[in-house]
Amino acid sequence: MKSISETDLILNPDGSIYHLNLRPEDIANTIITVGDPDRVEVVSKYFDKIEKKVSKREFVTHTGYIGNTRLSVISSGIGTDNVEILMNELDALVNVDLSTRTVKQAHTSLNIVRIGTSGSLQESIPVDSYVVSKRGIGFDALGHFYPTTTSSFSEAVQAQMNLDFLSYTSFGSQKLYDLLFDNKNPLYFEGNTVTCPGFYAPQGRVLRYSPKQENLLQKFNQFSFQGNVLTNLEMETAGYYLFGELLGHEVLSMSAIVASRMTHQFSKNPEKHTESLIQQVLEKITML
Ligand code: R1P
Ligand code: URA
Repeated sequence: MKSISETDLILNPDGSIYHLNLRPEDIANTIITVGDPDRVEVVSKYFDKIEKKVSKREFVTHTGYIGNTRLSVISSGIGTDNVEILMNELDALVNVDLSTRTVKQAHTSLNIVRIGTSGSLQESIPVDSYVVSKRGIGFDALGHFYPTTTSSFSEAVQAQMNLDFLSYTSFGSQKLYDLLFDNKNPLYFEGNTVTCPGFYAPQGRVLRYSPKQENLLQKFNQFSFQGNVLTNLEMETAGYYLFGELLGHEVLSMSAIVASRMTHQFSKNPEKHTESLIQQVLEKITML
């Protein structure tokens, strides 16, 4: 079997993987990811026991237990460029034999739940609600480098929004959606989530310049295709879903809505709102 070269799969002298600084035994098969490294502790403080803490750059990992369930929480930092590193290295930790540098015969599928923050694109999705993403629509460049299938959804986005580039569309895990979407809570919304390669102009924010894409927020807000509207903006989901599909992992992105871009409201307590989503996920994730 073909061995992966030392520069394609870089290991640190202690055998850990290059950026995450983790060895295979350091991670659980169920992983919560967050953008903000400080949010790792907000998740792991609910663990009954923490067995490992590792950090390097923006990638902070805590692994431990809630009851008998082993869990890891890892921060990615901001953006799909970080998600690309995180997902490739997590996959290598479980699906590549690091001693022989060969792909393992048996495939391990991880359960990965992103808990992040986001801005809503529809007045009907208020501040302090939650969006669980069915689809990620990637406005970033990752789709140009990995196999993605042409999507009628992305083609409709390009045509209706008059864009000079094609986004990529990827889907979340139905298994995790069924477990974690709370049908009884009216503050839960199903999402078609736009993943942006920036926080300002790519999300329709205007500071000291005239953006190249005019009226971007209105275009996001007014888009409709086969009964689907665009629900929210953030910076990681489509990347996670691309790698979930490509590498065979169950991935779900859940967002605490901290900004309503249509009504211009910002949450009075975004940390509390995000922690409430963390609590709701942790209550159910042990059922996996
Ligand atoms: C921007 O403020 C960041 O917040 C959102 C975006 O995706 C981006 O990473 O997620 P996190 O709160 O998880 O970082
Ligand atoms: N995160 C984003 O990326 N956008 C927002 O508006 C809020 C949080």
